[in-house]
Amino acid sequence: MPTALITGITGQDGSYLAELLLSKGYRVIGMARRASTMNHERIQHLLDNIIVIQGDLTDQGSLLSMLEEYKPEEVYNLAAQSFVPTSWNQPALTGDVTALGVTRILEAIRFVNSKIRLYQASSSEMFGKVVEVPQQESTPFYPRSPYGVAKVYGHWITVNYRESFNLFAVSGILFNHESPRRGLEFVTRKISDGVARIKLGLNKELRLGNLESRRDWGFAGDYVKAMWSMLQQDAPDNFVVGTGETHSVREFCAIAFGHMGLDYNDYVVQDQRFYRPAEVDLLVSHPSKAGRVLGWEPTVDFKQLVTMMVDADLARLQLLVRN
Ligand code: NAP
Ligand code: G4F
Repeated sequence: MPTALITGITGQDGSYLAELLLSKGYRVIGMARRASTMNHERIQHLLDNIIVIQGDLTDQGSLLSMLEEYKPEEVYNLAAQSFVPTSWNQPALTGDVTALGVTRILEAIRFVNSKIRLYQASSSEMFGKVVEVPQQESTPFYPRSPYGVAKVYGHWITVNYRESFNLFAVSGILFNHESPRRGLEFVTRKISDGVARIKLGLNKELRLGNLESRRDWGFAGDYVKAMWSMLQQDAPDNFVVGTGETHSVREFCAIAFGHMGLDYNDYVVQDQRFYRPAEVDLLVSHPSKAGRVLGWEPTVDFKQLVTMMVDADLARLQLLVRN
């Protein structure tokens, strides 16, 4: 039975990846940072089948000791300060966790067992103010937030350790992926939750920022399959993963409200508080390498993603209201 260690197991992707690896017969170790209250909602249904250990990307010792104790063959580094607006309020913390945290994982692998395979969760935010449309593995980076800058560091230190120390370290450059388990502050989930609340009479409006920015949105459950597949290749590499389609926040709203028989123009209020100091206007992937080499393709299209999220939030809130 192979062993995999997932940092960021309590996050959206961590929960889907843990499910995937369990279905493939892995022993799954999840690293979670200490919190004063339990935040295991996304992995509650898996807790009997995985081992959750305390550790933190800012703490080198915890990373070293977990590799020594659990001896994973694969490490998936999903942990990060991942919310872009927070990265302007906490830029140093974002750099410590999202950038230097990657070096700490790489160092732990180098010292404990250099045969361990590493997946680094890189991001389409690295393309930022895009210099090429669509974006592929060779597209130069132009990050637009402290988060994007930190992810560029994480990407290049992964490539550097691959080249310097011959580590099997891959960088998955994933475009936005969403699900009913997405954090409530990200725009897709904010919309699906907001629509469900308005439908149930719990809220009257939904306050958003820039409706014109465009993203390549896919379903998180599909994207964790690409992560696993990258670690099964003969050689480590970089891969862009996305749907190849782009849609605006406005389109997301139109479909989400429309699905409930509502017109978003009647409820969405644009609020300067949710605009960013520097915006990423357009992201769209050119994922042909992932298709060709990994055999990966998305199974959920944009409309299915939006309606899945709205339906899930409606069901969740209906239960809450009833109880
Ligand atoms: P997420 O839901 O925000 O999860 C982030 C995880 O990191 C959480 O488990 C969080 O723990 C953990 N974490 C934060 N700081 C930590 C620290 N100092 N030490 C240890 N763990 C820490 O993010 P996600 O959407 O699953 O994304 C997974 C990874 O992919 C992230 O690295 C993200 O930047 C990257 N990414 C995401 C997307 C996307 O569209 N989702 C696209 C490209 C790349 P708590 O639960 O305690 O907060
Ligand atoms: O949902 P978002 O906050 O995601 P963003 O900034 O694209 O970042 C996500 O995807 C990255 C991959 O490209 C990940 F690396 C990162 O960790 C994260 O998962 O915002 C999407 C767009 C932005 O252009 C934002 O300005 O939606 C726009 N937006 C408009 N109104 C809003 C809002 N975003 C948020 N969060 N809240 C709003 O009210």
